[in-house]
Amino acid sequence: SIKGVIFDLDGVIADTAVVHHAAWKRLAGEIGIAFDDSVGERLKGVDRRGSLDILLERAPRAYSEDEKEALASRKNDYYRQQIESFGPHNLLPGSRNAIESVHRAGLKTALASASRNAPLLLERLGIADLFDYVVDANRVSRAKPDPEIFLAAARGLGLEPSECIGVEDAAAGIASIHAAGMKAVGVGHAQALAEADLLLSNVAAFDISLFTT
Ligand code: G16
Ligand code: MG
Repeated sequence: SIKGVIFDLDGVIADTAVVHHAAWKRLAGEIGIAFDDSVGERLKGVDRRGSLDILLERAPRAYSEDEKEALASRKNDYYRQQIESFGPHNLLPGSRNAIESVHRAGLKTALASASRNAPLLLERLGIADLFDYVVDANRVSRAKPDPEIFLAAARGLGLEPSECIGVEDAAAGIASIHAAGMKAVGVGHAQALAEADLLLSNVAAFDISLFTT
């Protein structure tokens, strides 16, 4: 039976997917690379360096490691400028209640975010104490869609992967959850989340009783 729920952060709990998107789009514009929503969708849930590599697929020239380093940190500066002013009002509607409803049902919760900014965001949003376990993105070596981060979250909760479900807004995240051997709830637009076992338009629609009864 299901004993734990592992939530993604950006785009599921925090209204930051649009902020990541805008920061990458700004960087792409500055270096003359075409950026549209289909590229934006591919970047979702992918770690910073992996996202940059996807962006540079369309680059007219090669970039050195030092240049890539500088581009990635420039994007992070743009992102940080925006989340500087973040507070509890930047939680996606219904997200706090969704997490609390899991606890009320007697199940555990964990956070699996690929973002190195996750600890800062959790503080800003006022939800740092809401999870039984938070995976430290700095200790995960393989990015989504690799299962490592969801497996680490299950282990941190003391549960088997088959006892957990994952909640994600990105195709890379759904793939990561499935590779970990868990059922996946997709939050967002159907086309990007075709592989999800259950699709919800937003996290407010999350209902743990669907998995416990
Ligand atoms: C998030 C976002 C991604 C972002 C990644 C790394 O993952 O979805 O768009 O590229 O974190 O973020 P940072 O550059 O802050 O380390 P998640 O897993 O929370 O959706
Ligand atoms: Mg996400």
